[in-house]
Amino acid sequence: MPRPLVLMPGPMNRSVADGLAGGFEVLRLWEADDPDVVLAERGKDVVAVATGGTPIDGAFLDRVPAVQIVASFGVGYDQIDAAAAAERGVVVTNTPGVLDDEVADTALGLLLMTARELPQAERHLRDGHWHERPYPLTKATLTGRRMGILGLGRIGEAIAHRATAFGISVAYHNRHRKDVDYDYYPTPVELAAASDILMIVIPGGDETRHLVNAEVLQALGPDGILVNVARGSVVDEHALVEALRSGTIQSAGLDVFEHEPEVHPGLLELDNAVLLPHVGSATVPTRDAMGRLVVDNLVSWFEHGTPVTPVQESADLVRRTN
Ligand code: 8YV
Repeated sequence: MPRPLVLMPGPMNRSVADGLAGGFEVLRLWEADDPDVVLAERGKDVVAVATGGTPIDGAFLDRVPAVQIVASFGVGYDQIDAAAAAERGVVVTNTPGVLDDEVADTALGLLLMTARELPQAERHLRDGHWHERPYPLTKATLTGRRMGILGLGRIGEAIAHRATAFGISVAYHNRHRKDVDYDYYPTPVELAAASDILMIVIPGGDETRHLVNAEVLQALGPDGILVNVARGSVVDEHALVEALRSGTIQSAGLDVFEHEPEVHPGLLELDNAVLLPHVGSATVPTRDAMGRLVVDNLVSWFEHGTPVTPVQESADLVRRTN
């Protein structure tokens, strides 16, 4: 029996290729001289797509008409049109759960770096300035702070747990109130007004685009620290640069940007911004676990007809096929 043909549009963590070896044939599209020719020739045989950051829309899916499943690497899947996939009967899976602690650790690390200016202090030492003067006292402290979490999902809860251990109080905004002890605010503006740390963990996509705008930043206030470990699209970056420049908020710690890997030049110039190159989940063990979950979804689909972690848009489809 021929092995199921998996299309890989771009390079992925090695654990994916390792896990697929043997049971699947993998078509590495990015290695092709002319991907269009390869798709025209072999697109009809593709039954699965394994993907990281490559955008997948309806037009892409139409070029692989026999595809049954798109297995995405990462918990956020805003680069995939999951509704267009569902219309075509294609299941989409992501990799939730296995990266919660890693991303939460990054969020707290970024918060500490931002509040206590740790990267700036390290630069002071490396540049030899310690001999001349001590690093200036930081205006900010984490002590007594109130964190507002925008998007209290699994990662948000892991962050809340850590923040609580730091003695930071926690509140949140989601579309719907959850059965948790943290205070709930019905809008991002109200959450920001009640907080002096705004922690963004909400999914990206059209529904959340620029949810954090000038008004929210104004509400966060001059002692406010913004941390974003979710998607750059959630924040209006022009408004953020303005708010950081004018002192509307105190500082920002960002792991994600609107046009990665491009970073707004205004952010690069600012001393009160700590900038990381999207490393939230970027450890060998966690990325391996994410890769294994991509493989588990494909294996489970082709062996049992059930994906392990389908996204919400695929839920009806999964119910129908079982
Ligand atoms: C990865 C992420 O950077 O899971 C996500 O949504 O943003 C990160 O864990 C991304 O998946 C890498 O492709």
